[in-house]
Amino acid sequence: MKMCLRVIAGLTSFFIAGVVFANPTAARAENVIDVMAVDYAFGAPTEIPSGWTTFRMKNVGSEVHVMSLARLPETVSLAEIRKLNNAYASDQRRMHRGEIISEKALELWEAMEPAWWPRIEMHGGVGFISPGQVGETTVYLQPGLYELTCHIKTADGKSHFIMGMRAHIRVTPQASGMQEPETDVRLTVSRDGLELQGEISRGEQLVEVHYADSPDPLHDIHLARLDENDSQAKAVAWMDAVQAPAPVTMLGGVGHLSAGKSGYFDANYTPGSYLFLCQQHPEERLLVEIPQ
Ligand SMILES: [Cu+2]
Repeated sequence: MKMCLRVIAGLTSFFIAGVVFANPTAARAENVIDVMAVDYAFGAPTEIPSGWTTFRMKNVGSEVHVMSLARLPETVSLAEIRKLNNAYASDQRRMHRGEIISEKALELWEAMEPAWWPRIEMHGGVGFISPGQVGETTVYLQPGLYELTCHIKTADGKSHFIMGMRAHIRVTPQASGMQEPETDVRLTVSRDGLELQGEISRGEQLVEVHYADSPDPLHDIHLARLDENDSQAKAVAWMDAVQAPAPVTMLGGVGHLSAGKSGYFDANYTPGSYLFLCQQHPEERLLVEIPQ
């Protein structure tokens, strides 16, 4: 535990030193926020400007990670959300140790669930990323307090969230000045499934992910690279529990955004088969082949 804390502290000071910088090589990446995913913590800045923002998350851990992004209601303080997260995580860990049954853990959560809980707004974030991969996702951020969480599970079924994978970022009124990215490729996500407009070609490609509606449970989009003939079925099956290890290589994506909003994500498409997947709606998937 001591070592874990030291890792987090080290990452935090590193990121405070180099929070926001312009990337001169990519015209659209004017406001890049580096995030590091380790087993099991995020290294992220604590304060960033508002407006269009590219999160570039490198997975330096040994398991798949995700950076779900949510905007908390304005009345919620950092101390309040941290206290709530810690209490919930503590009860969940007690449940995994067999000290309380799952019904008791649920009862404890219901007793502390705040009235504002349903008003948390999902705000995109980086999709599932395999170890060694870097995910780049661009979303528009209004000022406020945001929460980063990972809900992937360890091989023994504990969510990364309860293991410590949660962080908070204050988005300030200061504007990032970044323009909305431009791309010819748009993936529309709705109850009717996934619809791709434009063509994904070989090499680095920016895809706009447009959320047309917000069903319950919410959609999200993750990109898998398929390495075997049967891995489409494996990838879909893995979405059910998202428990380590993943059978395919995950390359990022865009978490849910309110209906009518878009986020963007970059990936490098080498020849092969790629599958766009929605975690909660496994029937919503789209296979893309990149020829040699
Ligand atoms: Cu994780």
